Amino acid sequence: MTIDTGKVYRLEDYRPSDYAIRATDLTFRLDPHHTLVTVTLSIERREDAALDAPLVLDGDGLKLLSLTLDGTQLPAGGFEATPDRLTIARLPKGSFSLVIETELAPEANSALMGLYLSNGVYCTQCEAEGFRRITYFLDRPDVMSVYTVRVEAPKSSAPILLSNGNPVEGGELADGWHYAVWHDPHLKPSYLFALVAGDLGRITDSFTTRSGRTVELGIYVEKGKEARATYAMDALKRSMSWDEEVFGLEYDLDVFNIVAVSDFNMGAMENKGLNIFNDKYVLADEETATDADFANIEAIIAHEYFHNWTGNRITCRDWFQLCLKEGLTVFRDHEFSSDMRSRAVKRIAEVRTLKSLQFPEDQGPLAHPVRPRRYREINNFYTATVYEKGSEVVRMIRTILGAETFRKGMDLYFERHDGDAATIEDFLKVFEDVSGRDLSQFALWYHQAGTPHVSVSTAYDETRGELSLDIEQSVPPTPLESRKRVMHIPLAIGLVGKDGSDLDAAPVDATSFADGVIHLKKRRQTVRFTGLSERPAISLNRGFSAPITLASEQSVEDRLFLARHDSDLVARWQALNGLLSDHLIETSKAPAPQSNMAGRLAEVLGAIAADDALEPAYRALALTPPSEADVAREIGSNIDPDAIHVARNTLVDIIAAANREAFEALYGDLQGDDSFSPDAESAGRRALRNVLLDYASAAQGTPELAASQYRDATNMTERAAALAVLAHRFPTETQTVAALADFEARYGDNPLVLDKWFQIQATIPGEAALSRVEGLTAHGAFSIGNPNRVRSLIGTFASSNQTGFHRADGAGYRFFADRIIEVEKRNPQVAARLATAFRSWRSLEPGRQGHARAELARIAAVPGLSTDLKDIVERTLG
Ligand code: B3K
Ligand code: ZN
Repeated sequence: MTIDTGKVYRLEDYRPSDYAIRATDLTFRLDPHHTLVTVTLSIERREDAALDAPLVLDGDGLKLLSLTLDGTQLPAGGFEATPDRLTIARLPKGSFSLVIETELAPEANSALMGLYLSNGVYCTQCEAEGFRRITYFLDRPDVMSVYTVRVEAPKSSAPILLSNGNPVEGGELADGWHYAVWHDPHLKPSYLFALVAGDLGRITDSFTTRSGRTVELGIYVEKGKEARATYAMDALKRSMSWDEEVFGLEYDLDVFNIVAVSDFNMGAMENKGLNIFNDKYVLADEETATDADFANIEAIIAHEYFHNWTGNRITCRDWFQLCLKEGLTVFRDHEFSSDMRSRAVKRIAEVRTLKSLQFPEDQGPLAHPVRPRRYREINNFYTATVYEKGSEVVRMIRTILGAETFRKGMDLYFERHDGDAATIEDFLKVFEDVSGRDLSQFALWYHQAGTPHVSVSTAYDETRGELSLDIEQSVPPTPLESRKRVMHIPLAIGLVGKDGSDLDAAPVDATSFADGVIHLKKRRQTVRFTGLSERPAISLNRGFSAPITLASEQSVEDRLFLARHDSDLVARWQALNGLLSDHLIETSKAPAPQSNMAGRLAEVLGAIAADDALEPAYRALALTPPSEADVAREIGSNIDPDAIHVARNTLVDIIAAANREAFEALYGDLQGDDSFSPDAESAGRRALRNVLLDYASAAQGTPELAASQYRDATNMTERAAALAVLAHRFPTETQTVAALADFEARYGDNPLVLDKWFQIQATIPGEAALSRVEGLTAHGAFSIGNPNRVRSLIGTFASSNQTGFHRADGAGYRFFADRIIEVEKRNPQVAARLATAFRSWRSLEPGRQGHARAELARIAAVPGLSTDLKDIVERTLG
């Protein structure tokens, strides 16, 4: 664990390394306690480096055994080695070779960075700075090298030996050992290095690229789980075809392997030719995975595969450029999922994720630009801002340039930068070059933190048929950035007539309007439309064209109308969601159980549920009111989570009662047969049915319906949803207790499924929430060392149990802080990620603020805190 030194890295301090490492030849002799790593580096001084520049290699907790320069072992005085650095001052003039031997103990590596053991399988995680935990290296993305890797291990415990690139050699060794050699011809940075060795099961397939090259595909999983990898394999092949069709990008090695491991700090990792995955995002079948799991697997398999071009072939110059690969690759996986599924439904899901994860980040103490300018711990910048807002920025470039020019820009990006370690400036430049446009104002999206706010007021001149929109933009201050510049915001709009269709209207001044998009480039702007035959309802930010918050003066009538009739389904959902949210905000401040508005909302939801013209998946989304956390975020200050909880329950009860018969009937109609398909349409029907189950159960006030769905379920989507309704609505009823026990017994040997059991219980609201979660930490299947377990129980409690975590007495915070401190001792990265759940503490009412602050301060005061956790808690405290 790296103990915090307070060092800050700054973008403006970037300079190229003095040395290049042309080739990296590694040999691993694997052992749980004494793994021997021998690396031979072919090093060259870069042309403009000083002749006497020392070679300073990064390390992290390393044990050096020996060091040889051009064939001669260096004496003790010839270098300086600490666990974290290797410095050699006197070096030959030209190129030279350095052989470094280090010794590792993978078994003791609980941080899950570098080389570690997961369930007896050797595996690696090197992004961002894990390679330095394996050997001394210039561990930075702009040092790219050709790797050859020899792996040696006992054949009995590790029959499978994998690394990046293509397999070139293998064979037997003495004492029952064997070896394999892998060679990756593509230049790559050290963060993309990977090694896996163990006794794994596998499924294989192959893919023929459009130029006719055959690629052998392998997915490696725990033995006995092979059948659960077939969906991932299918998703992989679809991803490979899609990238060829949509971006013209082909795969470039003879093999592509994916390995699923059960101990993993995040979702997955795009190592060249050898992706390593959290098994949660590989393993699925109808019995054990929900439709959401299938969709996540499809998206993440695609994401990691797409990195082969956006990330690997073109990598980042430095870690400040992280969004260059992440935002762009998220954009690509979003497009892929949109093509595989329903575009509108996918877009709404993206908007919900953005609002629930990125907006609070951008509006709180952890706000940072999509391309940050400083960091203390880079692992803390794999954020919703870099990923999700980063994707939105790419999406806006396409909106501004149009799909065709955007594609030309992407083509130029691959042509111009293949093999490079590139920057955001390089990326923007290709779009400027293909379009002839100046994107310097637009570039602020990368440089300026904070969610821009746009307010719109309107006036309609009936006699002239003219509509004018007065639009104002502002960006709120964020940490270290009090003054903000005016941004280029592409705001898609539509003018909706009484029959629901878009009205024809001409902009009075065409310079700031094109193809349905207003280009806001000034602090205040007025846009006029003329030639209107009637006063339109105004549909704003269609398709969520810009990641902004929006306030517009609009009558409730217009909003209700748009919620039913906007031809843009994303804007239609936004109109409805906004009405639900505003109502919840109001009633959480002043309860109004007899509210007229609630009745009207119930009516709209009833109409949407019955509207066969809408796909079931869309209806399911529309029928789901904003979460308690969504409402809290919209309120923004002096938040009382208990009041929000009551308001939301009240509204759900009103909607449920008003539509009871219709919802029950539709629930019955949607019952599927026993056959299962994970496709989007079938999943959509299940999603709608599950939402209706919740309403029907609320209206009936009894657990019968959910208990029978639980009992009769033929797939995990139905079963888990029924269990959630039982647990959340009827936590103490016998049917619930029985169903929870049944689930536990049924899936006791499947940790990923038990994670759902932990999650469902972690989100049960009410007085007993905290003691329930505390109790579950003692459950035999819970492990504080496994990131998936920790996230399912502890992480879910903090992020999704608003009344439990935010208990008024602060006990939820105290429990959570204790767990963070406990996790940090083994795994600083996971602990730091957990701690971000405190990010909105200043928005709470004063009592809870005080408790949260005290717990953050208590964590900050723990002696010898890791850089990861210290950085998060100190920034959160502000
Ligand atoms: N690039 C990895 C994330 C690495 C996180 C390091 N803390 C997975 C991905 O974004 O595809
Ligand atoms: Zn990624």
